[in-house]
Amino acid sequence: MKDPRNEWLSAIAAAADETALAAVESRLFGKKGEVQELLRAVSQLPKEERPAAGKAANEVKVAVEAALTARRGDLSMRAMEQELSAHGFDPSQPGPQRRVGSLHPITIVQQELVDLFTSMGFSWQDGPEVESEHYNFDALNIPGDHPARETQDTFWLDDGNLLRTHTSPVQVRTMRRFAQDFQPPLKVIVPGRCFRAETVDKTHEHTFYQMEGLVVDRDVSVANLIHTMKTCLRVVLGRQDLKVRLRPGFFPFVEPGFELDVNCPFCHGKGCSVCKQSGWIEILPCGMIHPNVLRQGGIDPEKYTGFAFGMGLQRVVMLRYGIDDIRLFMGGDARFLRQFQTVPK
Ligand code: FA5
Repeated sequence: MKDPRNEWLSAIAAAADETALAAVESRLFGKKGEVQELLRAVSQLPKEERPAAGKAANEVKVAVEAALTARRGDLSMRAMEQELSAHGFDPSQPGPQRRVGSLHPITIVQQELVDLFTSMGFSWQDGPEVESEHYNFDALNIPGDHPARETQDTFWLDDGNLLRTHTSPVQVRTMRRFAQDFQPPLKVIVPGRCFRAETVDKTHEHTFYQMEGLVVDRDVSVANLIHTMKTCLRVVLGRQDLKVRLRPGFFPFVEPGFELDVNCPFCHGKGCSVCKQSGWIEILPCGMIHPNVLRQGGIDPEKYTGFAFGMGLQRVVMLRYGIDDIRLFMGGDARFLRQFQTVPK
């Protein structure tokens, strides 16, 4: 039996385009195709020759089919390249550089804090940025004539509402939501934007971020507050050697109220210009929830106690990354933001 394999493979290789290749394919594999003829010829052979001839013919068929498939792939790739280069596209050139965005450093730290508090059983609550005087001040034990109002320069709106000056109004909003049929513990965090009519400088912005924390249960104590704050700050500032201390701080919605300090990360407590030689850096205010505030939230202060804290997020981010000017966060300078390249979750 003749072996026309080489002639067929040459015909396939010589097909200059997809149409020519289709013609070769039909010549070989069509109804009366030459490959089919070869296979048919095997059945005409004497019986004893058929197995060997059948095997050989089949090998030829497989080789020719493989050559056809490979050639079809080459030709279609070439056709695509020609089509693209006709439109001015050069597939051998590197593609345009894609700009990878980055998360804002406040978002990075906020996400970490949310993950951490969620893992400790806290849930995330939200509240409105346009707030009522009642929730922002009165319900927090700050009546109209109270001097504490003066410390939070407020953007008042024409309708008597205001832009919330802190995330604390969400304390009473949340307690009221859960007060009916209260199932302790109540453990929430409230990250969010706050606004104050302040003169902007290196440490003050008119728009800034806080994260409120609130825990209400039976027998909650200052020890629970300290433990929670230590755990959270150790993780977020990445310092296992972090120590905290409490100083008295006045906020009408907590009693007792504290300013919580951490040992200075720059000099490890020895004293430097950042901590003004004290070895300590003020980080956040906190305290035990005032009984009047629990009552406002519909929770019986005889049965339950709680703690709350109000963390300034920028302050924590500045400490973590060693940033010395709060205005950089909203300054819109991409060179600053690009330093925080992380893969978004
Ligand atoms: C409060 O806002 C209280 N609501 C916090 C609180 C909550 C106390 C629960 C007790 C219990 P203060 O005004 O100190 O407190 O603000 C808290 C933090 O927000 C500050 O430590 C600071 O980090 C940040 N902060 C306040 N004002 C500004 C501002 N203008 N710019 C940037 N950050 C600010």
